[in-house]
Amino acid sequence: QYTDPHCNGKQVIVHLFEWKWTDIALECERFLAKKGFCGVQVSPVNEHAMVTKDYPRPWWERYQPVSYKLTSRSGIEAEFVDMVQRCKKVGVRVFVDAVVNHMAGLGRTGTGTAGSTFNSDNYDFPGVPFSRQHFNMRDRCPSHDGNVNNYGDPNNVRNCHLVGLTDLDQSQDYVQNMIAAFFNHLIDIGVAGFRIDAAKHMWPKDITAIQNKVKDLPEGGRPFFYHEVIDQNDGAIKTTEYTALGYVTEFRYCQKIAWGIRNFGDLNNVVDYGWHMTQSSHAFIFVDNHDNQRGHGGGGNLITHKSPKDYKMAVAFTLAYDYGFTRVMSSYEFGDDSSLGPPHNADFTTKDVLINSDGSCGNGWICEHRWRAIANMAAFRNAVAGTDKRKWRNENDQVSFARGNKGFFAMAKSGHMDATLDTGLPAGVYCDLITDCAQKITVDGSGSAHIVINNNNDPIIAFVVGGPT
Ligand code: ARE
Ligand code: CA
Repeated sequence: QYTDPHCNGKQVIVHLFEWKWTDIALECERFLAKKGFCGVQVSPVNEHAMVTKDYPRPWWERYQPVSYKLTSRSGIEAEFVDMVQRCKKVGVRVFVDAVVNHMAGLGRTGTGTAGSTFNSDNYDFPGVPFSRQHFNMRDRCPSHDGNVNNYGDPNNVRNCHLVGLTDLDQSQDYVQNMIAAFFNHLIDIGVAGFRIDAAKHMWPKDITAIQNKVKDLPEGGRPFFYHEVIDQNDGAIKTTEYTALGYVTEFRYCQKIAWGIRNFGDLNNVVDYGWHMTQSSHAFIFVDNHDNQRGHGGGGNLITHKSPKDYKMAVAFTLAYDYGFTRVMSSYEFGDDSSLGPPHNADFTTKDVLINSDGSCGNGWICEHRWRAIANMAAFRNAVAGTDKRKWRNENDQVSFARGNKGFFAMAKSGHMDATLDTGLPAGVYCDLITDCAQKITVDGSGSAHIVINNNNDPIIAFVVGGPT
């Protein structure tokens, strides 16, 4: 249940973090559809606070909802609707980052991005409307200051205020109805599913109650759900509490892939069920996300776009491997400033995503999802979906494996590899996906192929049955 992303069997979504709706519509049409991406995770779509007090317009203001009206820093409702429809038309689905654990933080007041007034200190959000009675007050929260401060106690984690954010009480029928109405509005527009922000801070049974009030998609079937639960074996809340509700984020994978790329030997147990990693059919995985790439939630020593060669190996390997449902991150430059909002003009409106003649992005947008070692691996994952992993080889800082008899993947830390390997694939001449066919690989009648990698920037080779020739 809730595990079908509704994109015709495609396997990879991309988080276009902080992109405007107008740019995402264009990206679906000019790039994502062609490369075989299943969909886009968009930044929160609903009205949010405009933070100026601690920092001028940080990215994280969008995690402080003011109402469920669809005007945000990424655009107005008409632009959102246009984007969802245009993406859907080319087979790319939209997944909404849904912030429903809380509303804006204490101390914040004024007007949101859609013009609704609010006053967090009074728990007053007339744009929904929510008022004091709809929130978790101190009587339900066991912490001394009202904030989440003990990850060992589920009552503390779920009924207290996460970093001072006014905490909704999702056990109430009225609160469930408001949230479900928001989701149903998005489903009517054509959205295919939801990332549930801070799901760890909501009771699974309350999320279930909300899901029960959410309608089927217009084309039939339940929406796709993936729940943000940071479980690194360090608290009382476990990912397994959420697997009945859809996919659940697997942050241990971020640690594992970082260790594995730094020391290839560790790739032998990149998925470690002994370490309580979530079963593959419910694990939602990524190399980094918008928080941990900048030291927010679950951060620490991960691989990001800031080390491009390692990052390409990490993402390409993740897309080739047979674990979880995959999301690719697409970032903007932020240097050392973990609060910096998206590339913006002087009035803080978000800059357009500029596409250079070589296909890379400008104006401060990184566009990792356009790097060929990442972009071209979506087609690999689509082609090998459902197959097992075979012919695993990990030696001399070189890793290679097959997926069923449908695809073969190899990467070399040094940038160089020259080996004759048993691929298990049918005889034929295959195109290397990474180089868009500049390199070809011949598999002989016994399944053997001479695999050569000679590229220190993209030290990866990947080919599939039925791929380009
Ligand atoms: C901001 C300011 C705060 C201020 C607050 C209220 O930074 O100083 O008190 O506003 O005014 C994002 C940012 C936050 C930001 C918030 C609201 O990251 O900095 O606060 O937006 O604007 C925990 C949660 C997890 C959460 C992470 C960040 O469990 O759900 O913290 N991640 C999601 C999003 C974030 C977002 C929110 C939730 C809130 O992805 O982008 O916050 O909507 C251990 C625990 C984890 C814990 C982690 C960090 O690893 O196991 O559970 O994650 O520590 O505390
Ligand atoms: Ca809560």
